[in-house]
Formats: sequence, C-alpha cells, structure tokens
Amino acid sequence: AEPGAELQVALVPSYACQRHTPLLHHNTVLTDALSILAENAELTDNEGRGVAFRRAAALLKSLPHEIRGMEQLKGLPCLGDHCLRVIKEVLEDGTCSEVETTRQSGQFTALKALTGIFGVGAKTADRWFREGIHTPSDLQRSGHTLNRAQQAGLQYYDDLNRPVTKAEADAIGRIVERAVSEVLPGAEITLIGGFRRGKNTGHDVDFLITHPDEGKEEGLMVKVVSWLEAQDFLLYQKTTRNSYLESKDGPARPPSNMDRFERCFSIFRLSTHNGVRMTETDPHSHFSVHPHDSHPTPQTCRTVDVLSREDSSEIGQPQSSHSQSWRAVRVDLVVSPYSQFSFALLGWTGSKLFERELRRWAVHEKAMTLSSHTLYDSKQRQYLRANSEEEIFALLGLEYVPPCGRNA
Ligand code: DGT
Ligand code: MG
Repeated sequence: AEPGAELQVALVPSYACQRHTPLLHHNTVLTDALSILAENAELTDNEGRGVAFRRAAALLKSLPHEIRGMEQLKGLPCLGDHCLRVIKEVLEDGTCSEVETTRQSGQFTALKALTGIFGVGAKTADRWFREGIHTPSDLQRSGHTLNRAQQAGLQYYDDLNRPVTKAEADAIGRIVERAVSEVLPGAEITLIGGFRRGKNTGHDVDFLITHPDEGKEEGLMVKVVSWLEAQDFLLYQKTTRNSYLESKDGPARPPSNMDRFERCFSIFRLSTHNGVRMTETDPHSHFSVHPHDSHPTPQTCRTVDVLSREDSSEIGQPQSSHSQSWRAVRVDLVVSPYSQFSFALLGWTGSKLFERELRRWAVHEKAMTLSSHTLYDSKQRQYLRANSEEEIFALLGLEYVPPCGRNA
C-alpha cells in the first residue's frame, strides 16, 4: 500500500453530511450491488437494513479512488459485516450471489414494477404481490379499486418510468415560472431535488416557490395550480397543506406560520415538439438562480433535441393516442415562506440519505432538530435563524457542502 494511504482512510468522517459525495465516482460496481440490497430492504419493510446499505454505498461514493482490494477498506466507517461480505464477493468474483438472486427474484421485480406506479407505496405493493398481482397489467385486470393517484399512475405508467431529462426539467421550469409570475409578480422559483445536485435525469422535477414579502406566498399554490389547469398543463394534481409529519423527533408544536407550507404533487402534460429544436435560453429567465443561492448553476446557452419517443406502451394504455406529441412528467411544487426558504432549500435538495444524515448529525452531535422549516436548539431552547444554506451548515458546525456534493 502507498505510504499514508491508511492515514487518509482514517480521516474519512462517518456522516455523509461531513463529506463531499459527487454524482460521478469511482466505485459504481460496488455501489450498484449495495443499492440493489438497499432497495430490496426498503421494499420489504426493512428500513434499518436499507439505511445501512445506503450509508455504505454513500461512503464508497465519496472516496477519491477505486477500491480494488479489501485491505483498502481498513479503518473506513459505515461498512458493517454484511456490506463487507458483499464487497469482498464483488471484488473477487465480479458479482455477489445475494445481489444476483435478489435482482432476479420474482418478489423484487414485482415490487419494483408495482411501486413504479405513481401513488403505490411499498406496503400496497406487498399486499398486491401476496394476492398474485405482479405487474401493472395484472393490477389493471384485477378490478381493484384504485385511488385517483394510482389511476393516473397506471394511465401514464410508461411516461412516468422514463427518466426526465434536464432539458425537459428546464422546459417545465419555464412553464412554472410563467404561471408563478402571472399569479404573483415578484415570486421566485428555484429548481430543487436531484437536478439542483447536477443530475442529468430524474424521476420527477422539483421546484420551490417563495416571495420576498413574507405572507404574499399564502394561497399561492392554489392560484398557480388553477392557472396551470386553465392552460391545460396538468394531467393530475393533488395539493396538500403542509402536515409537518417529517420531523417525528422535532418539537411537538411548530410555530403557527408552519401551516402555510404547501405542496403539490402533479403530473404535467409536456409538449415534446417532436423533431423541433428548442432553444433553452431565455435571457429573462432567472429560475434556479435565487438571490439566496450563492452557488447558482450558470444558465448556459445550448440547443437541445427534445426526445422523439418510441411508443412502447407495455400495458396498452391510452398513451398510443398521443404518440410523440406530449409526454407526462411528475412535478413536485413546494411553497415556502421567505423566512424558511433556506431550510426548505436545504431540505428539498436531497439526496434523501444526505438529508437523513444532516438530521441525524443535528440530533446526535449537536442536540438540535433540523427540518425543512427550522433548526431548533434543544440546549438553548430556541429556533435558530438562517438566511442561507451556508449559515445552516455553520450553525450545525459543519463545513459547507454545495449541492453537487450532496449526492450521497
Ligand atoms: P429523483 O427525483 O429520483 O431524480 O431524485 P431526487 O433527489 O430529486 O428525489 P425526490 O424528487 O424524491 O426528492 C427530492 C428531495 O426532496 C429529496 O432528496 C428529499 C426531499 N423530499 C422528498 N419528499 C419529501 C417530503 O415529503 N418532505 C420533505 N421535507 N422532504 C422531502
Ligand atoms: Mg426529484
């Protein structure tokens, strides 16, 4: 081994929020294997195991080199016996039998296919699987009563399981920006989720909306959604007031302005202008570049081919009728009061594991409670204010990690 290699390894910190985790890294063979086991654990009601596999994968993603032998893992955190067995097998044989068995198992493939339906979670999928329903087509034939979300999920199954490109995310961004500026001039929208972390594709597009005059954002979601519906952009939407369920271990009663936090789960109808070249740049567009955001993604000028879609409608749904003129895209909208914007931005940029690690760090290392709304200091018994993500990291005693480093 190289001199100093072990020392370097000993310095890898154990919380993902203490490290930079880039999108592209050196250990994809190992992390792909661990991710399958994580996914399987999550699908079979084994959250604890799922998190353990996710943490191990995230650790490997943050390493600056490729792991080629077990000796390189000495002293690294987050790697339990099970993970080490998996890694050892992959390093020695190229594959791990447990991973391959899982990948090919009927239960895993069925649960994946069923949870691939918008509106279907792991519990529902598992119940259906036990009834012999293994595919979306099975479900359709079963005559089960489905809620509105699940009906839309089945109807647009193929579209919603095809990755959303950055160009499509930007096109949706321009529509949302138009909607927002029509109903509330001065409101600001920011691209969040995986695309803010630099991903080229996503399963959905996430936006955060706010207004510099606190209070103006109240009731904004309903107006935005009405405008989008009137323009025929929405195939499905469900707007919820914030239920504040996320911080189970948080202070029992949040301040009353929390009630204003609104969220809309939607499915957009996005024109694909098949064969037409669309210019992405709008000089007046400022979405994804928020004044609070000191690390904006430069909106570079480029021209893109908007996909030409092959209609491969597996379940023979109405998708064939709109062949190539539009596609369905999952879009999440969140409205936040200005004073909570930084917390919302940090909380909705992800990744899910990075968020989980931030909250775990806050509780266990700092006796604080972090949510997408606030940071509460249990020792001082008070909420701490912050006007940027950098300030929140500083309050948590962490070095700042930019969005592109949060791909844990
Ligand atoms: P994707 O869409 O699969 O490409 O990847 P992400 O990272 O955009 O994942 P997504 O869209 O499920 O969620 C975006 C981030 O928003 C996620 O990393 C954590 C956060 N998030 C999602 N759902 C909730 C929620 O119900 N409450 C809170 N506070 N945050 C959420
Ligand atoms: Mg997303």
